[in-house]
Amino acid sequence: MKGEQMKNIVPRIAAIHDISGFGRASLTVIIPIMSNMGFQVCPIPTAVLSTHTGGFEGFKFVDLTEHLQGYIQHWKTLDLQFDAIYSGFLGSEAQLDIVRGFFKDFRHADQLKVVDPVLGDDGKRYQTVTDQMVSGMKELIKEADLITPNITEAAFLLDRQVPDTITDDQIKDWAASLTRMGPTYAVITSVPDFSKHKCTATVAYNSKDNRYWKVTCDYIPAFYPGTGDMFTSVLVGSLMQSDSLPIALDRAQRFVSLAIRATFGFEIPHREGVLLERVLDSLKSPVTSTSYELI
Ligand code: PXL
Repeated sequence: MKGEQMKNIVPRIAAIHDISGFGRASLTVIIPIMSNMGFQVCPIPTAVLSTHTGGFEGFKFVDLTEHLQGYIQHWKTLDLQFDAIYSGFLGSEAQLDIVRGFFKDFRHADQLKVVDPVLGDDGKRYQTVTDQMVSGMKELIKEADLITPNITEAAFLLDRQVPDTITDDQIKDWAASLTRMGPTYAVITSVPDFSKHKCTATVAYNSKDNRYWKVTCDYIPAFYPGTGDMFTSVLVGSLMQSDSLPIALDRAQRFVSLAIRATFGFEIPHREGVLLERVLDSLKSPVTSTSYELI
């Protein structure tokens, strides 16, 4: 096949995230989920932490910014092709430009470019996130086909207030406004949807066909770090398995709900994350029912 690129036998994903040793977040959940769904995950570690930052004090944080260029330079010499690029938690302001460069340098046809703009949750920024990182993220999302902010991150990107509750019309406006910043698809998680009863919704917008999708789930009064990474991993894996946007949304939401329900009955500190290992195999099950709505 001289002069032509060989197709990856197993689809390949460049995953640009930190690795947090304890607490089930970032690469420690992204790799098992995506590998279980049939993809080769090639990590670009942005930082190494002893734990994630959600609920632990005194964690060790090793910023890998100065090593990233050399790491990526080596990959360039290997002429690697990625079927998807998926970025998440970044370790410094400078990394936003480096990651933007990676999206540009490694882009090719039929590739899914995903930015999870990891900045905060529950109305607050994560401990390591600065003003410059929020502005840099507004630039980085221009490179993406798909972004997956939670409602807090969407508010930061749009310079809006984090709402206590939001109507369908309002969240549709949020999602459309996000796509006007660059990406074709915007998926917003942790949407407080109290229209019928107290629940959390996930909303997806496809600006190509102008359709909005919503999946609602029971409100569980618990916050577990890492569930956003699990959600986006299943969403991306599902899209790469050629599912439609609403089916991918449904699968991702159901998987996270299942993981939370598998955990909630135990008295485990929330900062340890959800019991991913107990539910990982459910990703192999066929889709037998769905609950998405067109809104
Ligand atoms: O799950 C997002 C995430 C990723 N990486 C680190 C984090 C968090 C959320 O708290 O602290 C280091």
